Amino acid sequence: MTDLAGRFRQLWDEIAPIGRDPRSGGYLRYALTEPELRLRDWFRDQAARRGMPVTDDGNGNLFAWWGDPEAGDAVLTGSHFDSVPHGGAYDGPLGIVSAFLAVDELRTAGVAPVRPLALGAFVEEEGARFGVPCLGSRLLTGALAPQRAAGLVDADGVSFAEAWGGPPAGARPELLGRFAAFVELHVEQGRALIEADAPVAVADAIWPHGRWRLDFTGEGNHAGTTRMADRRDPMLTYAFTVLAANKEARLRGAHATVGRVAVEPNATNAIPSKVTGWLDARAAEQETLSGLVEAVHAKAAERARRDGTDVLLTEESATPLVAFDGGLAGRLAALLGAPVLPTGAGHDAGVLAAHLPTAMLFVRNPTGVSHSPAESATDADCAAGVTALARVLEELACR
Ligand code: HGY
Ligand code: MN
Ligand code: MN
Repeated sequence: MTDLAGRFRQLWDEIAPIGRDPRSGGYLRYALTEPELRLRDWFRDQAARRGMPVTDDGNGNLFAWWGDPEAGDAVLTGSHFDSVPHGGAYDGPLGIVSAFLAVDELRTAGVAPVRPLALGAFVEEEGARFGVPCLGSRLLTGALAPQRAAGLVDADGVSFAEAWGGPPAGARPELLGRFAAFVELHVEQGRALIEADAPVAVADAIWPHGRWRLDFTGEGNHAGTTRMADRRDPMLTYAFTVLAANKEARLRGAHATVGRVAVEPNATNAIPSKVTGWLDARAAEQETLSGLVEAVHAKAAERARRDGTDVLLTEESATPLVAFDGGLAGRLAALLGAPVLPTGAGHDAGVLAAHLPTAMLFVRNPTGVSHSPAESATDADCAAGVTALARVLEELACR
């Protein structure tokens, strides 16, 4: 194991146990809950050990600074700590741990930035607690109104404002204006680097994607005494819609997932009165994505008429195609000799890309699986990611 791989493992092992569910092996690191708060404390401690002052933007995003936080023209790197339920270890934290190690690599090499370097930890990237992904970066950039964010509630009815300890600050143009570029390192959430036989890649685009809530309502009733012909069962309409979403996505070469469902009253012996399902839909082009969602909604409404139920579609978040700064991606790919890949996964980099030159680096995931305990990355590839990030930061901040 190279020294850097050893140092990666040592730092990684400091956070690996935090929020890990012993039963599934996955992570329960919901934004601003105890595990994620511990990770934020770890972030502050790592920054302090490196003499890096930490600021937050009033929205829950943390920034550790190598250089003057007020000077401007800063290069930002980092990612997020929060996870999906029973998510993998690397999605998010890899970008933050790698950033601290990249700073160490630069310092060991005697390289000092000529402009500030900032390490960011963005809050609620997954949207697993409050339902809107990239909540922190959307607040920072003004893509999400602070009033809407403040009122978002988790499964226990706790609002983001209560969890954060007050209303979020919202857009911070004066802070955003102090960043000249953002580079996010992230574990790859697919198999492209396995097939490319490369440890690191540069991203060129993020597919358009979004989340839509589907509320199916019918008539709750007794499972044993209600004749089949008399039922208005929203579970039927929901089940049909899930199958329709899968078919319509396949027909379009798109991706559609219904991975989350809520049933009222959710009793074995009661016909549901309401079923809520969340559609995650993604496609390489916006037109395909819009067509997919429209088709799913139309199929759901048609089936609802047959079932005597009602269906309501509500968009909860939408992200247009993100084409990363082509010049920057090409420059980094040449610098690293790395392949260039698109991704279907959303990231804070996708939000910031609308405001400043932004790039992403991917680190190989030998299982190709993500949002699951099976997500993985080898120490050697993570060390290669640190080396690549250090070279990129040297290129962008030290010349
Ligand atoms: O859902 C996503 O694409 C990201 O992991 N938040
Ligand atoms: Mn994720
Ligand atoms: Mn992520």
